[in-house]
Amino acid sequence: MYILHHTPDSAALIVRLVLEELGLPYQIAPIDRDGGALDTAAYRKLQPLGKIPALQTPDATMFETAAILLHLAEIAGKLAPAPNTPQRGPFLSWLFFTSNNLHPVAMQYYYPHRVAGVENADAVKAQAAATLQELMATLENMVALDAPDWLSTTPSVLGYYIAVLMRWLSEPCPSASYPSLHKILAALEVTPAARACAQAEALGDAIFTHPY
Ligand SMILES: N[C@@H](CCC(=O)N[C@@H](CS)C(=O)NCC(=O)O)C(=O)O
Repeated sequence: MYILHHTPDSAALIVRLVLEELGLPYQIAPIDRDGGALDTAAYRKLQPLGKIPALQTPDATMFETAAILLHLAEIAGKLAPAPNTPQRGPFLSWLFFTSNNLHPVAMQYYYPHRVAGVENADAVKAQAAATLQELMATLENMVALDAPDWLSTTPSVLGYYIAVLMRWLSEPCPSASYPSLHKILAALEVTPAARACAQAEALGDAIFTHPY
């Protein structure tokens, strides 16, 4: 049994989509974020920075979204290219592109005051939006040119990761502006896994292409 420490519509959703897609048994452990649960010693034992998500697996506790996705794909042998295949290298590069660039800059866009104080929040947010648009265009060009299997209309760990980030970033980066990515989002939001998560978290009918 997996235990996913979770708040709705957070990075825990990315992990939940993959657990659903793989049919792995899991329980949701709700995090009382408003009650300060992220700062408790008990939660910091699971996630040392007090971020969401954390996943207790049958073997260990894990944090960092990309690490969890990679681990789940490896144990299931699905949703990512296998080690020692030609696609593995590019897949890893774009997985880390996502976790090291898109995800942190998305957090700057949502919490701009954390970067340089409330007085500079507008400027930080504008800069984050411009960076996100550049990153998204880079990703769109790669998908349009390379058409990789591991980021396509077929479910994959990276597809779900990008889809959730694009859900959050629909204002600075509307998916309609990125046709190749939009096609992927439209396919992934109708999978049984996405429908189950959408229903569980009350996220709406078109969770990736028309998020809010
Ligand atoms: N690098 C971490 C980032 C996780 C992260 O930023 N999670 C957000 C939710 S999407 C969070 O915990 N936000 C609460 C906060 O920063 O106070 C990962 O990939 O898991």
